[in-house]
Amino acid sequence: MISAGRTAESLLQLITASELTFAMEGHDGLSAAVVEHAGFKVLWASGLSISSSLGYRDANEASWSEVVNVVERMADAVQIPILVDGDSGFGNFNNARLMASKLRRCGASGICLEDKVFPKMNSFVGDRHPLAETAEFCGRLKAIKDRIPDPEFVLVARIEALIAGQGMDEALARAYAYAEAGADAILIHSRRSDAEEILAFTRAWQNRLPVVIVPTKYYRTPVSAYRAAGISMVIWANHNLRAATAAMCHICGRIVREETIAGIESEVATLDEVFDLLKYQELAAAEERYLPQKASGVRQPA
Ligand code: SPV
Ligand code: MG
Repeated sequence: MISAGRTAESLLQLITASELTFAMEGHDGLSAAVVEHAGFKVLWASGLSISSSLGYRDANEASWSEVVNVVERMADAVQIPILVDGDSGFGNFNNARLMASKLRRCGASGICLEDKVFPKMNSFVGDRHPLAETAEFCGRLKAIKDRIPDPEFVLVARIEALIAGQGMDEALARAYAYAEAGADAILIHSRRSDAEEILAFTRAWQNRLPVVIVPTKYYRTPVSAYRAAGISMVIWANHNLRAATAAMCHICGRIVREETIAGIESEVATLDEVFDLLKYQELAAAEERYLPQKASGVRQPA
């Protein structure tokens, strides 16, 4: 059996450890390499960011196989474990388990599945966020666990009840049901600008399973509050995509206005930085090893 753990510290170890772990978003091979190079221990393969980089809306416009292809490029680019945003599983239990097993084969260490119906809409867009029936969603979780018996492959169940305005009792009831169905961790999502409902959830949940959060909207809350609450993983979910978008808009604007690239050289990455991230030095060493070497002056037999 292929192990889902890619480095010394597997995703399962990190998510079950007592210390807080930070996962950072990547959306292609290069951004994944940047995440690893910066020192993050976990890569979040964000559905929003992968969709956006492909030019799709985060509304299941990208197919699951397009997402898997991107994850495969990221898995080739880095050694750190990858937690993949599987959205709602692209259908019923059968689609969810198919996607999960493909992800594992291409190098993912875990999948996060959210309790919405297909097609989902990004949690920060509009107010239409219909939830899946709890029992039906539990079937999706169980099907993934049955299809992938590897205990190192992490299944995160994501609760959207607070996003959908269904309240804390519904969120907690779902957390209990998803734990019973075999989830390894719970992602509780909120789009409030403060962390109150997230912290209320953690007080009531008492870490029955590790808790994962995505503080995109409540970004002002200090990380110390999450440590105090015993939260296991914080996902910085879209900040490489947004950093790249801001930088590209800025640079394109300058070049179009100035009609020269003379002034922006110091503001962009050098090509050597790109070559380093993508390990061109490994290719050079491999060429030395595998390509025929230049004539040494020794006469070859005729
Ligand atoms: C993602 O990164 O795609 C997420 C997080 O699912 S969020 O955009 O907050 O829904
Ligand atoms: Mg997503």
